[in-house]
Amino acid sequence: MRKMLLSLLLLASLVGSLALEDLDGKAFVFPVATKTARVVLKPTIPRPLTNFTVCMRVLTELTRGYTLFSYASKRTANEILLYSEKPNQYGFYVGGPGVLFNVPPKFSNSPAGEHVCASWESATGLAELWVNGQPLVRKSLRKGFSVSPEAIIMLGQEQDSYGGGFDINQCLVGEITDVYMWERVLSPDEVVFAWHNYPLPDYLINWKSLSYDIVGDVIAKPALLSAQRAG
Ligand SMILES: *[C@@H]1O[C@H](CO)[C@@H](O)[C@H](O)[C@H]1NC(C)=O
Ligand SMILES: [Ca+2]
Repeated sequence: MRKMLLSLLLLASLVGSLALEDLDGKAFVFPVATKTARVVLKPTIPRPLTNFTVCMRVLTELTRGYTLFSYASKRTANEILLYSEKPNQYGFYVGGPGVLFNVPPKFSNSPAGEHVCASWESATGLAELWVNGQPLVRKSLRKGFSVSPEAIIMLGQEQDSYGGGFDINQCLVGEITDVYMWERVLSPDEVVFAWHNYPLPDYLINWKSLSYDIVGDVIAKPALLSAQRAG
């Protein structure tokens, strides 16, 4: 009986760790600056990426740099990095190097938060960044490269090494919601759909079916920013 109970508990914990959770309408809240608090995302990346788009909605008062999305491989901590360098400037890094995008103040609607999408295409090396459904000037980044599928992916902390090397001055304080990733470059219409939180096919990371681990002081709560408020 005791043995059966133990195996049931073991089964429950296995199922728990593999569970996909629908976080629709919720956000991860990072209430204080730490160099530990993070959410580790555990999607299956089936093969090296030659096209991708990653989107999320962020609400913060930070004026220092902070990380939105940190995807580290063993060869480089900045395999994919989306980083707010300062207000109205984003850095987008692929395979190490990065490019900067300057956001015209009229595109941003802080303090209601910003919806950010970044996409990259290996064949052309074109990198795009969209804020609240509006495009910034395209940049050239890592033409011909492919992104390693063996990655540690996290929100809240910026990895300087594979799964570690955090800096309290680069953490997110605020909240993040509607995190999605696709293995393709979204069309302009699709980016607007993503901004309004309409479903799009072929997710690698799906906020409505998310496999993740919370480490440290992160709280899942009803989102204060939403497509309705931001849009
Ligand atoms: C990536 O995009 C290029 C250019 O649009 C396309 O030719 C290629 O088939 C895509 N690769 C994958 C794996 O989807
Ligand atoms: Ca760093």
